[in-house]
Amino acid sequence: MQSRAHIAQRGDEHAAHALFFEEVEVGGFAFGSLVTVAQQHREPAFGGGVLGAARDVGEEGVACVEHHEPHRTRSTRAQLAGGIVAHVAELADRVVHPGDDGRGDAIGAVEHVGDRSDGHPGADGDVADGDRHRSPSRTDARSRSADIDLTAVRAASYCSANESFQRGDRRAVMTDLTRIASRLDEQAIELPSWAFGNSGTRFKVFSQPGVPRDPFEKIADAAQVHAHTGLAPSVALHIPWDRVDDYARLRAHAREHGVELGTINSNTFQDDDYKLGSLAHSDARIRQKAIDHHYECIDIMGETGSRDLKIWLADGTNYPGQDDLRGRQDRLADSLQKIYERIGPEQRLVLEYKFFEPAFYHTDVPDWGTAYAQVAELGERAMVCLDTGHHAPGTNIEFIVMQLLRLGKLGSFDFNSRFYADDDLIVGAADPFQLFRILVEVVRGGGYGADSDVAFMLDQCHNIEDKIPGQIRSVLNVQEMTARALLVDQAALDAAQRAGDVLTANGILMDAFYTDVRPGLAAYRASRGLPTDPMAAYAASGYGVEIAASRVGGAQAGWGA
Ligand code: LRH
Ligand code: MN
Repeated sequence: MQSRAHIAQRGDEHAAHALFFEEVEVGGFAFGSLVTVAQQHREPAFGGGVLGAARDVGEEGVACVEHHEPHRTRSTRAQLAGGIVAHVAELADRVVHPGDDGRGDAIGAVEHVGDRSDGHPGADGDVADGDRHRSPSRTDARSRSADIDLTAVRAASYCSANESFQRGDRRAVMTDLTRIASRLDEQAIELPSWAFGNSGTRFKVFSQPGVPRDPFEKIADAAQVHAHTGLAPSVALHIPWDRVDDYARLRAHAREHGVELGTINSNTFQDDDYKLGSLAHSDARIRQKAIDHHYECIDIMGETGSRDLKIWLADGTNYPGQDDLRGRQDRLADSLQKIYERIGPEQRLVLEYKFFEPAFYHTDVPDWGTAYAQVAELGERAMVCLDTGHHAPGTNIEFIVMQLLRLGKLGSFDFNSRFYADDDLIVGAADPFQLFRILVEVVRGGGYGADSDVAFMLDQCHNIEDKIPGQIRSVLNVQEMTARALLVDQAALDAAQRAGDVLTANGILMDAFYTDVRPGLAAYRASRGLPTDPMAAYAASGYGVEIAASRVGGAQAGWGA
């Protein structure tokens, strides 16, 4: 890779860019090492710095690498710069319209970067040709407006990665995200509508200025997360918290904001009739009331176009002997059967387990085994939801992920993190390494990507922190750990595991975990026409200030408890 100094020494018209490189930081990361593009091709380069430059210095192109021919240059510079500029402009009206210029090829790569000046063919085989990486990404927000001549970029980073690889510094290779870019395109994380409303603990629910007053405002806020990250194309609803008169209108509103309505969550934990249980209650009349609530949720799914009905039950007891544990399981199975028979052929019932709270002696669906036993009885469209905050301390959650994927019964995740109980904190905040280990098993088990039916949802409460930035931070945490999981050198890991080479195997996983993927992700976002630093972009948009000023009066949304 030509260091910045080297470019300057060349003394050609690129010197300015070397100087320019010095000044540009994206998300706190200097992008010099990742960025060069050919002036003569008049193509702006990849990587926030240069894009930024493209905008800052108008549309003049920037520097380039020798030894390679541009692979494919579909989008015009105007489109690129326009994309970025447009992006900013779009924020002006506070409603972001995903730049859908049609889905271009996934970031491809070139074959044979061409021997570098030292003629070395490069390590680890050549980077693959773009076409092989054509993969439908799930979301259209992530428009590939910036189909930039990445070969130059990749060539540069490839060479330097290769050099450091030759130096035996294996880790250098892992910062290059181009080989997983098309996989990153497949990421979709569903946001919980209730994360945008007020929430708290039994001690206090703190309100915040600008909190939504209805599901329409919740969805508008959720759409901000998608607009700034491209990662959150759908919003889960909770009934009755998100009950409206016209779900078709709510769906149209969501689409106007570039998102879809997702999982419908039932609620049988806030009605006095459910004090001693709902679907497992000993009183058939109470059970039927709870079953009817789920029928209402299924009808709503028909209007919202939702695939999943998610059932979490507070059902349980507080004292030994309070009720017959086996009788409750049988009644629960019967109630679930009645609900399962009502869901449509394209719909799924997803049963969520939790080891305690609000019941403090036993919970009727306390663990993955019970959830699995119940859904396995129902049929193939009945799955298990794994909420990362619902396990006893010390539980090896990634083992459960592996087993449920192996059994074909992992339907969805409720992502959050916790230090003690069901704290519903920002995913990855309390235990980033655990999140990484979980995503390694997800990738290993085929639970990630366009071909997987596993739904990834956040289930969090931002009791004290700003809610929209909290959700942005959350999806970025999942993306970062997903990138690390996708970077695991699986072939080397398999070999070390087969050889019983304990330390090497563990070392390979830790290599990926300790890889700082943030610079690469910033560049990846730039290549998708997204802000390289979504947190900063949201703050700069002024949306938070606007809603605090405009949402005056009315009742702020919350858990309605
Ligand atoms: C229960 C739970 C469940 C929801 C609720 C908001 O603790 O995780 O997923 O319905 O939180
Ligand atoms: Mn949950």
